[in-house]
Amino acid sequence: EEPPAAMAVPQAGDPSLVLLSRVGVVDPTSLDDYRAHGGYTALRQAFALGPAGVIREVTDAGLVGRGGAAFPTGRKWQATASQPDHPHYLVCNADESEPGTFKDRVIMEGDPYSLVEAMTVAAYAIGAHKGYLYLRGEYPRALIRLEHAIDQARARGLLGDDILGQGYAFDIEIRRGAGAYICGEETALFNSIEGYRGEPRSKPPFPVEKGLFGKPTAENNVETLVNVLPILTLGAQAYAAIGTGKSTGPKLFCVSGSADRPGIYELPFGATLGELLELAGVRKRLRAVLLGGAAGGFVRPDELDIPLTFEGTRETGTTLGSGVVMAFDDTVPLPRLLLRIAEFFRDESCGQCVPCRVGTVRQEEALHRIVERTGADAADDIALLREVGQAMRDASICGLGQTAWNAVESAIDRLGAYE
Ligand code: L3W
Ligand code: SF4
Repeated sequence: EEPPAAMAVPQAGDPSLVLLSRVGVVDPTSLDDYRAHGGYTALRQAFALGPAGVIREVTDAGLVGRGGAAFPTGRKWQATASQPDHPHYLVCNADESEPGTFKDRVIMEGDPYSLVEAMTVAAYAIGAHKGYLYLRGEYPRALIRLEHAIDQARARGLLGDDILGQGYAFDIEIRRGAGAYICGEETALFNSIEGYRGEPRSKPPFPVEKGLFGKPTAENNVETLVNVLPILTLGAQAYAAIGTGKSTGPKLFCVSGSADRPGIYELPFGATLGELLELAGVRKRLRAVLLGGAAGGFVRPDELDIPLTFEGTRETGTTLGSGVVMAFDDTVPLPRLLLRIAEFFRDESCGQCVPCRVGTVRQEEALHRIVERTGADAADDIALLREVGQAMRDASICGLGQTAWNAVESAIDRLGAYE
């Protein structure tokens, strides 16, 4: 029996879709069907352009990372490709674990060949002959689909020693995570593949220089990689015409919470939050929207006209992150929600550095006292939260500790969560 499918794609079949055009349309188990729906035209295009040409297109398209940090993909690929040390590795980060994020799952389950093709293009661009796909352990259906797609691609000469008769060798190995959120941090992910504890390394050196097995590595999120296909088939210029000047292309948003039609939505960057919420049937009596996931922040119902771009959300002190849009109506008890977020970070801290290991515990304790009203004065606990939060932000090794106080701070300052 097949494991259950990911949440719905309410727009499935809409002809204007770019990233989701095949999801719910193509047979995800059929390479022939993938090809009949435009599959493998981008890889042919890549071979015609050559590695430098592919990197130029990706750079000109303005593609930035879709895992949350929005780093320019062309710059990452150029930096990896130019390293004299070999071998070079490609790592696809499919350890999708940010609470409220399920976009990569929809792609991997519904259009797995697109990821196999995109990884092949990326590997060719950076000069890698081996790629690792680090898959979230809790995605059994995606695993079945991807294993099948990789086997079929290999059998048909689309992976292996001589791809499309072009003399280029590349193959993909899947590694499964085992439930740790921190293994989505790129260097913890490398440690996990190498057989060590999933603990982040200090950066620099950045992975482009010393990544997996200490070798030059380009690490990209699933959604980032599949964007490369329309960049090559449409051309960088046409791709960059989608979205805004600074945030180019289409973006996947994961809508959950108090919505009648939750699911994955594809919209060009620059659409407003209100437009997205209307599509998803977010009910009235909206109290707040969490953007960017547990590491993100809240916007209020009077701010729904903000544009969904990296620069637009920054103005409200939030982040677009990996595309999480969690809606809460006024029946949701905010203090308990914040306590749940704090529990999550305390659970998922790898414990390697003191500010995060201790800070996430202190944060949870303070929120617990506020919720249960066991502290003498909530104001004292809020002051403590600020102090602990600042220490985590300033002194933690990785993004987990640096952002573990974001949502709580945002709820206090922007929503008046404890007033
Ligand atoms: C070469 C430099 N490379 C930076 C590379 C770096 C990495 C990328 C971004 O993610 C986000 C956070 C949350 N030369 C470079 C360089 N790079 N400078 O660019 O790096 P960085 O350090 O800004 O961020 P990061 O640690 O990779 C943090 C989000 O991740 N997050 C959760 C994510 C969850 C998912 C999911 O479930 N799908 O993505 C939690 O914090 O938004 O912004 O590759 O090597 N000078
Ligand atoms: Fe581990 Fe937290 Fe330190 Fe990151 S910030 S290395 S998760 S203890």
